[in-house]
Amino acid sequence: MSTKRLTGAEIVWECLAREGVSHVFGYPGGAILPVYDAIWKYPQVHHTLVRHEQGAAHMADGFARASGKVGVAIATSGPGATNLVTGIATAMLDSSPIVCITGQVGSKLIGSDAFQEVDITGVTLPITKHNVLVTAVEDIGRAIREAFFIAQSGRPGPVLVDITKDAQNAAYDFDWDLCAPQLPGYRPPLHTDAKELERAAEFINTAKRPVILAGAGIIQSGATQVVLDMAERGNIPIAMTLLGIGGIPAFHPLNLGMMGMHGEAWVNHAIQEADLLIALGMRFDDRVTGNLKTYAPHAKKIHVEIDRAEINKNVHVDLALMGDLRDVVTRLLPLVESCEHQDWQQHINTLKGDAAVRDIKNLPDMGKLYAAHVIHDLWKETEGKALVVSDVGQHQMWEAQYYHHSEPRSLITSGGLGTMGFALPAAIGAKSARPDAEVWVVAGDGGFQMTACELATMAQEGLDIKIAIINNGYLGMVRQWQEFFYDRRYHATPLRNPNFVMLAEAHGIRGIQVEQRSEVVNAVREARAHQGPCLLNFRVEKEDVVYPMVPTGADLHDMIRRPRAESSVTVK
Ligand SMILES: Cc1cc2nc3c(=O)[nH]c(=O)nc-3n(C[C@H](O)[C@H](O)[C@H](O)COP(=O)(O)OP(=O)(O)OC[C@H]3O[C@@H](n4cnc5c(N)ncnc54)[C@H](O)[C@@H]3O)c2cc1C
Ligand SMILES: Cc1ncc(C[n+]2csc(CCOP(=O)(O)OP(=O)(O)O)c2C)c(N)n1
Repeated sequence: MSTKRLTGAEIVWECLAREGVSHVFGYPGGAILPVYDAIWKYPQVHHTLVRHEQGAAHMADGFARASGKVGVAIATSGPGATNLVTGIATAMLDSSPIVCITGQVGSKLIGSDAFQEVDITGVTLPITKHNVLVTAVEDIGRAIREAFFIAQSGRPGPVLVDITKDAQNAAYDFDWDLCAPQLPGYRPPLHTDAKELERAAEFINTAKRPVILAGAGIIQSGATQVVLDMAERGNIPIAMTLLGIGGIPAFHPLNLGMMGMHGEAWVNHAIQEADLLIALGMRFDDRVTGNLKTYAPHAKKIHVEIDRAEINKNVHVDLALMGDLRDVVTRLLPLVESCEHQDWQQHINTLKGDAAVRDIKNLPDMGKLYAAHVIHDLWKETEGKALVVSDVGQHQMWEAQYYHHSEPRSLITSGGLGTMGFALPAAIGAKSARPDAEVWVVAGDGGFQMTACELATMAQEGLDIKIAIINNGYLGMVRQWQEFFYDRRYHATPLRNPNFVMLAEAHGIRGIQVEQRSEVVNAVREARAHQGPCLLNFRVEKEDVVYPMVPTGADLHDMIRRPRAESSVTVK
């Protein structure tokens, strides 16, 4: 045991350093100033000054998703803390491990509507995995250690630690060992017994039309290889959720592609016709299932999950295997018999049908620049090896469809909350975590403007991030819904945008304008060759639509498809 006399503010940094934190993202203010005043004593922790606290939370989130480690955001009380809220909710919905540290007014002022006082633990109660208000210096160490433990264990998620200013200022004989987590009521993960594994194996070994549904959990648990081993052993096709993308190599013969509202048509048909669904680390989101009453009606369902609350929440399952996915699948694998499933695979191939001649990528471009072309060319030029951080909207879906990811943690996107403005700050976090990765932002012209202030952060940090704005002059995804379901009444969706190239240049960032298909490849090459950040403004077709689309609440079979083309070309 070794004690050290430290202030509460120093204890914060001491704990972060001991937790192995290399980067924090934050913004100062009165109630967190003691913490900022102690920062220089811990040079091993790099602080990135953001331009808006929402950015800090997304950066912490991007850092976490890119690295698998906990991301950290810091903010002051009141408006600083409330600005974190969207980022915290984003992390919550996608189970991303972040720790947010906020300053709070002095403990004697709490409840008096003091200057910049907000009950941030009250505000964030439903959007954090755990939160705590700390009013005494002796509780700071344990609160932070517990925050890290909770954020990354079991089902990961965001934790907020709110620390009063007097606790930050007070001094205490700090001992790291004495503040080890003490959480008697918190018991992840759960255990699956051998009998349940045998039952699962029996389901799998007797299935004729099985499909694996691979979700974010396969990436979070580091189970991608063992999942692939099981799929290969049983020749079981794999469908992925948006957040599972990258978990299975894009061109693996068993990888069917993305399921759900904007998933591939054949994937949705295969799910509806399957006799067994093996759901691995996915939570049957409504974007994935369509109408629950008609979802996969012929299939037995196995659900491997770490969070009991997910079992039978949306879809009733026949067998739940609780626990860490890698552990469960590793134990299940020896029980899975090798199998061909040739008829089923041939059938799925026929389900692909005329998809190729409905694919915009294969249609003559008639001089138009489609977003799919941009993403396709970006994928080819980067050889599929970039870490792409996408924003929310049509471009997000085209990215998922046309950038073929083959590595876990190579696609970072806000799935559950669908937070516009996520991409740029999350990319800053991702690049901080993985400086050697080629990081691309793919954002719409609408979402990009929500957090465009973080261009200044990116420039100040000297981060070499490339940005592709898919600029269609609309809030495209909403315009698409207006086109399909509101008789083309385009209220509040057309955008009058700033000159994005000039905006980049105003930040000392290279900007390139792209109007024609023929310019895409050279522009991407130029951006990649440029040492430093670069923004490409792709002026794409204004009224393009993401196909297929399962309308909300419809059966997965009932997709709106792109009309067949009279002629098609094969794009390599
Ligand atoms: C505009 C838009 C359109 C969208 N369209 C689609 C679409 O067409 N198709 C689609 O798939 N998604 C779509 N989404 C995303 C969708 O909303 C969900 O975010 C997504 O489907 C969730 O994927 P998931 O269940 O794999 O991940 P999560 O929501 O992150 O769930 C992961 C699950 O894995 C579990 N887990 C985590 N770690 C472990 C572990 N170690 N062991 C076991 N289990 C673990 C968690 O408890 C959780 O239940 C869209 C989003 C937007 C914004
Ligand atoms: C913060 C936030 N506000 C509103 C929405 C609703 N929304 C979903 S997609 C979308 C349009 C996105 O437009 P843009 O960023 O230009 O991308 P595009 O769809 O055109 O690719 C909107 C407004 C959202 N997801 N997030």
